[in-house]
Amino acid sequence: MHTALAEPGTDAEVEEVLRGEDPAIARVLAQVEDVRPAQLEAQRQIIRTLESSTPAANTVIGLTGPPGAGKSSLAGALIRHWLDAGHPDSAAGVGMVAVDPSSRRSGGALLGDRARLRFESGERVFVRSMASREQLGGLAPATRAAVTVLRAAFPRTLVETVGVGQSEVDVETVADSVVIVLQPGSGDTLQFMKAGLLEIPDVLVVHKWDLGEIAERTRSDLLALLPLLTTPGDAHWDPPVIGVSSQSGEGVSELAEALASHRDWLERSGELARRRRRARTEWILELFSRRYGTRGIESLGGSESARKLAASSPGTALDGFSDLASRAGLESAPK
Ligand SMILES: Nc1nc2c(ncn2[C@@H]2O[C@H](COP(=O)(O)OP(=O)(O)OP(=O)(O)O)[C@@H](O)[C@H]2O)c(=O)[nH]1
Ligand SMILES: [Mg+2]
Repeated sequence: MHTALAEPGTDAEVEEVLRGEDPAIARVLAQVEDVRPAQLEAQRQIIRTLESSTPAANTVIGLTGPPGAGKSSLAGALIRHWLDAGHPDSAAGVGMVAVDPSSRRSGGALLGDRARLRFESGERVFVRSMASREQLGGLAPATRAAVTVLRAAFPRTLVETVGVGQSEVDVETVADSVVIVLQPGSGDTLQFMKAGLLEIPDVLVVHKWDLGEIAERTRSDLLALLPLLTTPGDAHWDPPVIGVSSQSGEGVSELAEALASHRDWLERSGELARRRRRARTEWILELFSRRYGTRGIESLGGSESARKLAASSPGTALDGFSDLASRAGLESAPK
């Protein structure tokens, strides 16, 4: 138990985040989501401390798919599954970031998401809703920072983003595992995948499995399509196609098992480290382009060169951002 309120950004406050305490998480989220340049130094410290204290097993799972496919309902069902008594991690809680396109954002939609995720008091579930900006591939400016906070606090963090076809979503650059949630009869998504406009996800869910035959047909179509799109024999993970109903609960534990296997595979294959490095590089480039625009990128010798510099810069993403800024002569070197 803590008595006094910890000073914002201090180790004591970060300790409270690591214990999953709501008020501390909310305060730290507000700090790291603040995009004013004056906040950078304080944020750098917070992100450093959080990352160095995050338990290695903590994981981030992206849920993406077309509007209305049931991503929020599925998140609720998965969280329920993880929290349920008897599950080894039930005491540890779940974090969630729900990203909504700004165009669709209304108080109602956000409240709706929160309301649908109902949990017992004492169950540790922290949901953060935010609006995306179109140019950020389905993410919000603060998504990466928020994920870093929740990943420190909870063994599992879900990130829900809306994604269809080409306006595709960068959720794969923030999550360790990506689940695409499809509804029965979603031929468009299949076409996008066939045309190479959609990354092959790690797990495919045919949701609303309770709809019966039409759901089974969608699953057969996907099973027939996947071998044509994946190259067997590579550092290999075969994406499973799982029928799930959040309403009846069918398939939820199968999905949870598939996610656990995928996480094991990520560790074993070295893919986890690769994805985390990629996430860090993308975060640096995102911060840098937002602050300094295309002219900033040009002064680093163009986007390929900027990406290389970002990938080889030291420290956290915020350190990397400052490193790039000082290389470009745009900011003094980080302390
Ligand atoms: N039949 C059936 N309907 C479902 C199931 N899960 C969700 N739905 C319905 O699907 C609709 C969309 O559900 P949401 O969970 O809001 O879907 P979403 O993908 O989060 O939607 P957006 O965030 O608006 O893109 C709602 O009307 C739900 O009642 C399910 O397992 N079976
Ligand atoms: Mg939703």
